[in-house]
Amino acid sequence: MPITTISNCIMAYLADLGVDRVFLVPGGGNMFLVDAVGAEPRIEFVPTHHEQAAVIAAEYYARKTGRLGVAVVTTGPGSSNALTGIAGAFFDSVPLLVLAGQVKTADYNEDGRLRQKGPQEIDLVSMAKNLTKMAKTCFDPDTVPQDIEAAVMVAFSGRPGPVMLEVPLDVQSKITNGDRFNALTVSRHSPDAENFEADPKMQSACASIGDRLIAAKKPLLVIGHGVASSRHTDTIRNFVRDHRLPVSLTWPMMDFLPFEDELNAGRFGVVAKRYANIVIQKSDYILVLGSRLDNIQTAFNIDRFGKNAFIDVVDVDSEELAKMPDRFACHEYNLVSFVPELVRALGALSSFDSHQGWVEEIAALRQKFGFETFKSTEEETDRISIYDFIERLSDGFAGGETIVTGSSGLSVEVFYTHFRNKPDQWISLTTGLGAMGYGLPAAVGVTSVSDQKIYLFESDGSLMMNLQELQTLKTLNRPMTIFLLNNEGYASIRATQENYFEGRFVGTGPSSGLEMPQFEKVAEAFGFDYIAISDIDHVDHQIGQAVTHQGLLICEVFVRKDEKLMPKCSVIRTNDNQLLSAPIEDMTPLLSIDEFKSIMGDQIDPLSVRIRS
Ligand SMILES: Cc1ncc(C[n+]2csc(CCOP(=O)(O)OP(=O)(O)O)c2C)c(N)n1
Ligand SMILES: [Mg+2]
Repeated sequence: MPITTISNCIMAYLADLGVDRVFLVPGGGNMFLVDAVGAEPRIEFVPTHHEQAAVIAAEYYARKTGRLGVAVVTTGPGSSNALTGIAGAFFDSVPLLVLAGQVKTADYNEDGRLRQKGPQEIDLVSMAKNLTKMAKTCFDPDTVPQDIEAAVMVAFSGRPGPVMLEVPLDVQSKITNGDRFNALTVSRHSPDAENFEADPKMQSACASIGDRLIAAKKPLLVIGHGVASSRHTDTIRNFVRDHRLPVSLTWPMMDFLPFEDELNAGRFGVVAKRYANIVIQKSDYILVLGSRLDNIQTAFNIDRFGKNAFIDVVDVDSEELAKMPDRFACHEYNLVSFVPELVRALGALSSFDSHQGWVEEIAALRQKFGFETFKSTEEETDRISIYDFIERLSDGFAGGETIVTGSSGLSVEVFYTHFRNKPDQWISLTTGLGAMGYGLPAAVGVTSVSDQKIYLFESDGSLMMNLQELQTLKTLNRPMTIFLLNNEGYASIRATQENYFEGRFVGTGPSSGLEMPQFEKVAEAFGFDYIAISDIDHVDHQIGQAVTHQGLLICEVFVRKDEKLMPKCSVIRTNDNQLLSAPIEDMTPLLSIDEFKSIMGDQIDPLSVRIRS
């Protein structure tokens, strides 16, 4: 029977919480933590080939399961490598625990005057403190139980997010009888265990929101990732169906309703289908749940967002609410308790309108603008349009698939704008950080806990940033297909260099020093099967092959190199040389003024006239 260390107790505590996978890279500085992961029978360990990938995989484990994501990294380079993953989880509010090794207490660079004292020492706490909800070095072995308990609680409470504990080697290895850990209560820290009691203030907020919803002719719910964080996605879905309330979705909530559902008013923002933004501006009442309405969502003009609507915003973060304009009614509540109360309050109301006219108006706009295509007219016979590919891919899925995507680049943006999701698909990305390199580690995290085949949609430049994780996927060896979009490098940045720097390309493609490898050979080296798609006549058949394939497959899609991201809200230079952001409802390519007026009415934004002059 091995002796029990503090590290063993930490892992047992995490297993009690339901954590059954831990993602790690071993080193000298975390050796007792790593040994303890291996010794805990309820936890499977997943070694990645980079700490950034371990943390991202842990984030996706948390997204898929609703449990705490856990990554174990070593001191020094292991810790600095972890930072990108920590930042991604912070901006997207995902509960995550990063356990980092640290030099032993006697070697610790206590007053910080030396650059470094212990071997490979680095001060992760200082680096991570603005990217975590809690970051602490556990110097005192006696308080580790409280530290870990507090860290887990903080990760889940309020607006969830990452926490980080550094554990010095001598603390990791300290022998203990475990009594202090045994005294911890596990149930309090499960995500469902928040206090559901609705106070009178919340009850009255729900009642007035209910009144406004009833009075509205064109109501709309904006559903953000906070709804998923609160684990009330199903409740809200039933709620909007019961009351026939149309919803507008942020990218992380794309899978909330199928694209063609009559209540789905689309995904709005700077890059969006036209109808989604028009619906926002036609609505007379908007209830925003768990979305921070950042500039990308409001097209850099929150003052004009939902310009014809009364807007209620419910968010757990007071700082996010403080940035909202005065005309919004802001309610600082955790959706964990607010949603059940809202459902209860509205359930009591019988006089709900069916909003038939509004639902039909949205359906007509979706029909008119939901299927617009923006393929380039240039002929590249050996490559297909990304717009065609995404349309065919949407049709090629039956529904029910698990899909993860990269986080950055033109291909991913076109996917989130134009993919027509089907019922019961699970689709996920990390949005706030927008980092390249997320796709493969995200797939590691999801595939490690999924019984189902999974799909990854990723672009060539981004795949290269964590290419080594192909091997982790091969080692896990679960069925998956990677749709790899090859447009010869950084298409999105090439577009920027073309638009703003007269086509002076620097580091964005083969003509400017950035080359991609032959992915067919990469596939072979990592033990993946391979299909190349480049001909529109074969694309449906090949997508069919990719969908029915049962092993590990890279499906490389050769897409046109310089297609543009459309439609979007443009920044327009006027005749008098001013830079203006177009109104959210008036996307480029611009409609003729007459058509635009026929949709929006004569009271159009004066800017819409100016940008056409
Ligand atoms: C880690 C990181 N470095 C740099 C960037 C800046 N950046 C944004 S998109 C992009 C190019 C992405 O290329 P690719 O993944 O191939 O997508 P594409 O635009 O070609 O579809 C770059 C370099 C970033 N988002 N993340
Ligand atoms: Mg590319």
